[in-house]
Amino acid sequence: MAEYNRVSECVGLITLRNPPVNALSAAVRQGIVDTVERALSDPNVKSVVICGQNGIFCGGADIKEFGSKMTGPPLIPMIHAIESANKPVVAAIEGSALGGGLELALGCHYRIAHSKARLGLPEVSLGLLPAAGGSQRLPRLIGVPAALNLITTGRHVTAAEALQLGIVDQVTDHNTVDAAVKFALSVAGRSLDPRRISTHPCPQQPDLDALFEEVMQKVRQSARGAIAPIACVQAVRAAATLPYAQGMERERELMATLFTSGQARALQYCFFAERAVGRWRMPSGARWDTSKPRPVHKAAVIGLGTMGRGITVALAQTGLSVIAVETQEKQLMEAKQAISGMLERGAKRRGVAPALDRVIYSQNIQAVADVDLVIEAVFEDIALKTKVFQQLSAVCKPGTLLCTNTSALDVDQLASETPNPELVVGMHFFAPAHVMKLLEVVYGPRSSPQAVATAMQLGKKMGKASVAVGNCRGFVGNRMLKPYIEEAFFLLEEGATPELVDQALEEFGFSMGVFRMSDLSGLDVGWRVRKGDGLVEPGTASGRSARIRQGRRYSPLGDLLCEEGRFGQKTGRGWYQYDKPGSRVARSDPWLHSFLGAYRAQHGLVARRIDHQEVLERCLYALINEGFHILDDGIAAGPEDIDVIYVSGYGWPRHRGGPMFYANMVGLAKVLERLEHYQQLHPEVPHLQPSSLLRRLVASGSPPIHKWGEVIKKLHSQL
Ligand code: 3H9
Repeated sequence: MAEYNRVSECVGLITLRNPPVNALSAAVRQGIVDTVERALSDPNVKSVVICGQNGIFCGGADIKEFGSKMTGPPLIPMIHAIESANKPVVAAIEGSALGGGLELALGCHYRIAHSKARLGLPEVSLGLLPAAGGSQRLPRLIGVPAALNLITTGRHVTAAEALQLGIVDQVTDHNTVDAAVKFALSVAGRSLDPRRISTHPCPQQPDLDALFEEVMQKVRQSARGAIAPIACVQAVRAAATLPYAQGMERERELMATLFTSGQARALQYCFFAERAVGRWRMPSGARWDTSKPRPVHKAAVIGLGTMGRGITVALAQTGLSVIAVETQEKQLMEAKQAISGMLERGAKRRGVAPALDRVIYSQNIQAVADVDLVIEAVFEDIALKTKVFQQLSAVCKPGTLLCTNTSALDVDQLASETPNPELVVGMHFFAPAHVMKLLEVVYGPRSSPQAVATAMQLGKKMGKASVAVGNCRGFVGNRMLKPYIEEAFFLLEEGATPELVDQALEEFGFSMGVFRMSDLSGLDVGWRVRKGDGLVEPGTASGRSARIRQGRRYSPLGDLLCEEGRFGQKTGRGWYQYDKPGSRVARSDPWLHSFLGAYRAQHGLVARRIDHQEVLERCLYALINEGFHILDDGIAAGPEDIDVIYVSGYGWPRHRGGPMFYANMVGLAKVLERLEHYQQLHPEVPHLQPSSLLRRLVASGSPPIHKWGEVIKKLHSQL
């Protein structure tokens, strides 16, 4: 809805009312049409101000309406009527003006923003383009290069930047609506012709073709198969080269293709999934809205290796005081230097003062006595972690939350070593912890809802996509990664190369294929875990039996590379070769290819031709299958949780929505059929055995993803 009032005698004030973000739903659009008409036809009204209720101008088109038939007045003629008005219309921008919200403001003759407001055209991140004239008006207002940057990245700008770019006319620290009303009074009666952006020519730009070519190349490279960024460039090109009416026609055509695309569906699903995971729930029935977090003002990090340093920076940047503990003096000094550098660089990027004095360094664990929360980030060794937890239990004040950053160890086991297991949760960060968006908050059967709520809230404050998951080996992300990596190894045995597997996965949209990723994170990490599991057998045993361990197919390829000292980038050799240790440019390695040939010969394996389709099906369906097991086990509360984990932390292409959304798009029956097919060919591979949940979902007619929860609940209640 939109509410109408007359203020200061001759200003018509239109207030958008659609909490929480005043999205342009059918009712709001109708309200704007009606109230604008009313203001324009009232002879006492000399000018008009449009604002939004509750400190937010407008979050854009109502994304929830996208799936259903369009009703109500369309946006484009509505904005056009505002721009054509013969009385000045001023947008009073507080909070956010995003997407259709900014397009509405661009249709107004003037824009006044509060200094804390954010503006942007983020449609690209929803698989769309600004199709209510935004792609045509913005370049006319601020020039092609700046418009291209905003529209192709979707980034939000501050009011100060918006003023500098020329998007807004004035910025105020005071009441925005009052400032806009005052401004509207001051411009009443002035000619509006120069204020109608659609009538402006696009500012001249030398070497237009070269600019578009360069931007298109950059966008194609970073888009990894996403179509919206490319359509955004094409739309801005239309603005720069065509008259406005023809540019609008091009904008409409491009939007028509995007609007119904699977990518737009996937990206909009991600938008809602990221918000849904904040409404966490535990199998015990505890939930986000009934569990109150404890306040956290002071935190501690124990162990200042790579993870501990990143976590310290993330906490300090959130505004917390942090006690950073490392027992060895030399390591402590090195960590202090590294953390200070990270804080300084981060502050420079964000244009703020570095939070150096928020971190206190200590060699003594006693220093954490009065903190509200501790994150332990020592070496992945259960005996060491147990010792640290016992020390923390003795030192910390009552009620301090004890968190472990383990990526593999049993959170319940650690909890059981403390007198207060309800205060223990896992906080699984991803390296580098101050950069990576994902945080898995791992609860055990004894973790209190308050402990989970506190860790989730802290994650949110740190700007992380925080997902609450149950405790199991590998939690959600790494548990699903295991079959994915194993399938990649098996494909090498059967005739593929690291290049072929990586290319298939990168063309699918992963930021890095499995082998390039393994080289980056270090082959020795998995080797250590497999050794711990008793899977590694040094030596040169050959034949099929050498590749069956603990009753299932096993590929020792990774172990053999480690025995050669090939740990990946850090040693300059891994699945690829590098110019020098630490270098990042992977090059094909003839040694590896002959090693694979010799390995196959030794084991009596005959290389066959493997295509991209098989790589994708075997790696991705194995991973998805594990996702169904995880849902069935109740480790993840819903498919959204898994998808947010994969999109935010594992390089899964966002425009494919996450593994479970992808399975839904491909069709559950197809995923099941392909798993059954590969299972028949590889009966000794248990992770290709379709999960019973997948079978039951297919048997119940493959319901859409938002209905899986109901099916799982029903199935579990029948058990
Ligand atoms: C568009 O405009 C297309 C046009 O160019 C042309 C068309 C022809 N619609 O994020 P929050 C919900 S495309 C519906 O937690 P914050 C959100 O789901 C649109 N619902 O709050 C959540 O619901 P719930 C382009 C929306 O304060 C609640 O509002 N616009 C919309 O952290 C609170 O959201 C965008 O892409 C919407 N447009 O952040 C902007 N927006 O409580 C998308 C939000 O049930 N929105 N909701 O989970 C945002 O970026 C942030 O929501 C915003 C507020 C910055 C506005």
